[in-house]
Amino acid sequence: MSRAVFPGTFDPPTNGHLDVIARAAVAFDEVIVGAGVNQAKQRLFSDAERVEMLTEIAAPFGNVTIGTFDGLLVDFCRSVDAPVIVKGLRSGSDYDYELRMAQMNHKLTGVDTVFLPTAPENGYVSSSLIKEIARLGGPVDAFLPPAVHARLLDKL
Ligand code: COD
Repeated sequence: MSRAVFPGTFDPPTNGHLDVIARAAVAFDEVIVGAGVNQAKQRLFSDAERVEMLTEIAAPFGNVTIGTFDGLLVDFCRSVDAPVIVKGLRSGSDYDYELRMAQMNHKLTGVDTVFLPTAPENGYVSSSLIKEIARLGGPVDAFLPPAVHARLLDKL
């Protein structure tokens, strides 16, 4: 039984995140999407809201569940007994950032990281850019699952 954690801030989850979830659901028997805390990011959505959005978009996948964590990612992986982390990669700068975390997480507990390259159409999609565009009145429906788009508009 292969089990992997796909961690992120998911504030909010985008089509890029959804694509990684869909592909991880094929590659692993079980996927746990972990909504965590990135100390460098101010969040718009609460834990409960992020879980609700992720639960809704992951509903079509029978082997994907949602969790939250506010400590170390490696501790979350241990708590759900997952030896693998899945991350999405959009660019060389993502790679530089993610590689250091992957190496550190491996050093901490031996957990390994698998990278999935983004689909080209999602390569420029990020939660931060989408929030900025939406706050300034621009259209963001092309980058978000419909349920998430509606919630973002409500929130703003
Ligand atoms: N296409 C493909 N993948 C994408 C896209 C896209 N358009 N957008 C984002 N992704 C990928 C990202 O590369 C990342 O792998 C994942 O989706 C989540 O992205 P975000 O932006 O929602 O989440 P991050 O990067 O802010 O999440 C960071 C964590 C919360 C995972 C990290 O801060 C963490 O591990 N925190 C816990 C504390 C910890 O353990 N710190 C020590 C780390 S060594």
